[in-house]
Amino acid sequence: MKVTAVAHTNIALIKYWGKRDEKLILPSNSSLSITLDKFFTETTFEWSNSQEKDLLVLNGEEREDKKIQRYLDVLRHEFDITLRAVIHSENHVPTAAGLASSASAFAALATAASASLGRKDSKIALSRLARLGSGSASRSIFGGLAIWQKGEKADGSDSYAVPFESELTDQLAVVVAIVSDRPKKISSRSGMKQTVLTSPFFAEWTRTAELDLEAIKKAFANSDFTQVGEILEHNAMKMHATTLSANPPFTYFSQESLLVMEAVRELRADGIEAYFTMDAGPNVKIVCLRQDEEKVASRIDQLVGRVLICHAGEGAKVIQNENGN
Ligand code: 2P0
Repeated sequence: MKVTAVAHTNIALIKYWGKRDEKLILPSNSSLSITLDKFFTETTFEWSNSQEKDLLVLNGEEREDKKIQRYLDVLRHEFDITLRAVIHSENHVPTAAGLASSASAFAALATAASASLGRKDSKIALSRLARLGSGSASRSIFGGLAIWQKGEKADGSDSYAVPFESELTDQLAVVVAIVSDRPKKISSRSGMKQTVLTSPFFAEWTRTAELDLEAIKKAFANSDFTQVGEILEHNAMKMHATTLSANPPFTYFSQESLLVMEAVRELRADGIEAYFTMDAGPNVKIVCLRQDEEKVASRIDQLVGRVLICHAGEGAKVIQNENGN
């Protein structure tokens, strides 16, 4: 059955950075994210017995993609099938620029691939399945805030995301400062691997990330935005400290990223509560309250010329299938 699914990207407020198992994509620490409303992937998927090989059409172009090819083999194994996949996918995200296009891509793929077989997988089962494609995709199955629990088991059966409710969720805005939409030089997958292997700070990163997660959960429970902001900004910088301390060292910061961070500090000095976070690319995401989003966006827009205001988005879902449902 031909099925279309949509999934949105997410931005981690407590980062996933480092794997304890590369094959099963099991993280070294748990993470927490907000799914965004503006960036998404729409994927139409069909399992076919008349194709000799898998077909992937991404943004209108036929593509060979090793990560997706490997994932289709994982799905065939999980579903115990030998069918080939026909995939048409549109990415409404600047690809590979640290805006987590793999999160929306694999969350949409997992959702559509399962529905295409008529399976009724639970959200948790879909989260686990999406994780096998890309770690951050486990969180995009859910809307709003989601926590990817790292799990303890070696087989990964307890490593999936769960929703996290907070009264603050609907008050949050994420202003994305797009300083570059070029693909990043070091993929997050190889960047985190290099960090795990060589950064002397890595063990402390994972230890304190778990503490940050507990602290931010409390801050959300108390609807304390100041605490939430301070924790998320510190957590992001600790993640980036592990890349600067890897051997050889590397960074995702660009000059513009540093300028945006400085502008966010100035906003705070002016009494506007805003906090920055960054992922495996130079774009900066600024978390603030909706009431301040225009002020934040206009200040950052003067600097980078391209900003987008996002709010909490929905979880992954099937929007169409052949039965017209
Ligand atoms: C995150 N990132 O928590 C972190 C912060 C980037 C920086 O998850 O190897 O594309 O496919 O599991 O999910 C990006 O990593 O990596 C990511 P894989 P993924 O959002």
